[in-house]
Amino acid sequence: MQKPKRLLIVSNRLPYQLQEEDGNFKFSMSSGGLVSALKSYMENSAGSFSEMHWYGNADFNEKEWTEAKKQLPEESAGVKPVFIPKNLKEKHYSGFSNSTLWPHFHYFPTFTKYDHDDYKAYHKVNELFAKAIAENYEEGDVIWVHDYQLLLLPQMLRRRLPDATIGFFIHIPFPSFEIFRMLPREWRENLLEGMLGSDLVGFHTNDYVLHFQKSVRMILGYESKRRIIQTENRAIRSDLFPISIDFNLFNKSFDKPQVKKLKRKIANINPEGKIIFSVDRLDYTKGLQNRLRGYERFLQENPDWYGKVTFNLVVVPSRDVIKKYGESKRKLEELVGRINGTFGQMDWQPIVYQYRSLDFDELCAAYTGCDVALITPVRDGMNLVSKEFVASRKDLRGVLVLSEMAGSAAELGEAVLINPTDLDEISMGIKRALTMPIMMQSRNLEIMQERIRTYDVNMWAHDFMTQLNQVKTLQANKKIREVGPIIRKEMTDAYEKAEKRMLFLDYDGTLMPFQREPYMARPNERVLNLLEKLTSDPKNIVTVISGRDKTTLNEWLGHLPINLVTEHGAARRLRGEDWKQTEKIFNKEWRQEIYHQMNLHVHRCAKSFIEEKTFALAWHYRNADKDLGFLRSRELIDSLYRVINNNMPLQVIDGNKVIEVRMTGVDKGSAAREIFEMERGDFILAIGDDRTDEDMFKALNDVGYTIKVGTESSDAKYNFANITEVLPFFEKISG
Ligand code: GDG
Repeated sequence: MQKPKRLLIVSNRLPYQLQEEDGNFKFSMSSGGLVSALKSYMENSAGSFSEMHWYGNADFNEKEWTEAKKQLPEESAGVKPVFIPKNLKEKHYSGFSNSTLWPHFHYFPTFTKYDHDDYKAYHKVNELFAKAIAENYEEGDVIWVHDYQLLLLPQMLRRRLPDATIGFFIHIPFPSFEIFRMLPREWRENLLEGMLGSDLVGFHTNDYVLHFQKSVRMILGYESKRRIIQTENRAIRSDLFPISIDFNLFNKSFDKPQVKKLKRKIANINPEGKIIFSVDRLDYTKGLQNRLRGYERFLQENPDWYGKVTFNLVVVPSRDVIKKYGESKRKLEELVGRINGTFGQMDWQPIVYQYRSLDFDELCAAYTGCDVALITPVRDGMNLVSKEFVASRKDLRGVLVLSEMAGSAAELGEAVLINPTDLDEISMGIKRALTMPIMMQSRNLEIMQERIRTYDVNMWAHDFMTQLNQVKTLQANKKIREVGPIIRKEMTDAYEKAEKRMLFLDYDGTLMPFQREPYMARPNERVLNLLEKLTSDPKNIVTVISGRDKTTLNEWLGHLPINLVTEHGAARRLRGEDWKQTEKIFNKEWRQEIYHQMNLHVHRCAKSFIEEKTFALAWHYRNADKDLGFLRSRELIDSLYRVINNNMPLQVIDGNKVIEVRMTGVDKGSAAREIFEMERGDFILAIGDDRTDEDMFKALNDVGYTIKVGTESSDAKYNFANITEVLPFFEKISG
């Protein structure tokens, strides 16, 4: 029987605290969303995991830990503190994590601190985590890493544990490429590579997934097909998993006696009037200043509301050692003072301000005791407060005013959505919310509640784990399998026994190595001899299947009794027949537009050039400066995606140092399968090195052997390490 797996959760902070009284230790666990999600996931996962271990920075020291472990061996079993020296801890946490990544990823690049010492410390701390985890890792463990403080960790783990199952989830936005690229080259490359060490990378929204995929494509050159990113040797999935909350916990809190009691107290703030509520950590991303200015605008424009509305503003202390946070507090308090001073009356204060954190019951009382929740971050990965407010309104009363910049806006479309930088919109949003008919409040809340109830935090964790599992299966299918002695023998035996053999051979990079210019790869004597030998056996049908144009291939190989398929299937000549072309037409206007884009890149990238084919255009950058060629190729792909619209049946192929645009539906897969169907041989072998050969592998995998030349992962069943293995293999097999 298989041993049950262990789930290893990794986050910057451990969710455990250690209290000591008279030498006796007690553990307590914080009640954050992630903690309750994972706890209930463990309970509901029907024994898929035997244990949960949690790695993170600890609030306690090593001495206390040693003592606590002795006293509480069972409770401490899953607690895995990672002890970080103080100087590193500060540079990692307050430095690179919260003064570089946090502002940068939240679109505050002017706040971004560029400090190489901070980066080094960040790197070191990630290494310390990797070391701690790898030391305790057991085969079969599933590792789930969380958030921006540990972006490098997945790759560091991958190096130590090549086969481990590693998931990564980022709780903050992933910025657009234009913002991300502003980071120094070393950082941006390492951060992306770091994340790609995992098997599954999760984000809150589809936009973040697309931003990440674009940065990966532009900076590292790895393409994504649907949700799969293909690196040199692994397939990684990136997808959205909008984090949610424990719906029932918040919904049930409505009936808790303590919550009801506190709610009555809150109502006393303004017994006759309405209450607006907000709670956030003190953070410049949360849009507190604009929120207050928007409220100020509302008061300026709506004197009839004086005395009839009060803003219950709770701000939770956070990261106060960082300068920017200290500044925010000062500015915020000035604003509160100004508004209360300007509009306040003897018996009415427009804002009741508290700078502290609330306990859970107080929080729920505040959610259920308000008329409007005003949540206006200028950027927020998701924003759980908005979901918690919606979930706690079991009475179906209340209105959510929500910034369209919060990740949660994608799911909470029935809220009053506002642009958090537009004071008029905030002001109008407040008015709309305060005057919204009850029927409409209920209708909106009902729809939003249903959504959160269905995709709650348990579902979120479950969804992530299921996909993590699936991606491992996908990788196993794509895993490289070298043609070793056993397979070699199996193929040779099958070849010998067969009555009708069909060989599909790619040309460049398979039969002949790449040359500086395409015309230089004329077949040498050895290749010609091999093809002659293969075709002299009447049992063999040889097809050379290439992306090259028909004229060249005809000139080089036309004299042989073989099938020639050129331009990935757009034209073909079967043995003893004439050339035939596809009826699909590469429209002249499209061709001009594509040519224009490619030509721009020829100017921008010395030594690159365009190859014109009947059914395709190809931009080659093999001879260009390596870095520049690569960068320009990413830019070209990007601009091609922009000009090619849905009405143009064209596809962009990112080949081996070549970007090609050709007709969709014309590919080596369709061509090879068609030829196979005509003859239906009993020994089929297809071989190729390029991404375009993947279509051929997929089309023939069910009927024969497929071999990828190179060690990149592929849909082919087997791999040759490199081109030098190709000719000897065929020379041997053909006797
Ligand atoms: C990050 C991302 C993403 C707040 N004050 C009190 C209190 N809270 C609880 C809330 C909520 C949580 O803290 C705050 O979550 P948010 O999502 O609103 O914001 P961040 O802290 O910035 O979280 C964010 C999140 O990660 C999850 O992925 O949504 O975008 O920035 O649960 O209830 N809880 C109590 N007292 C308080 O005073 N008890």
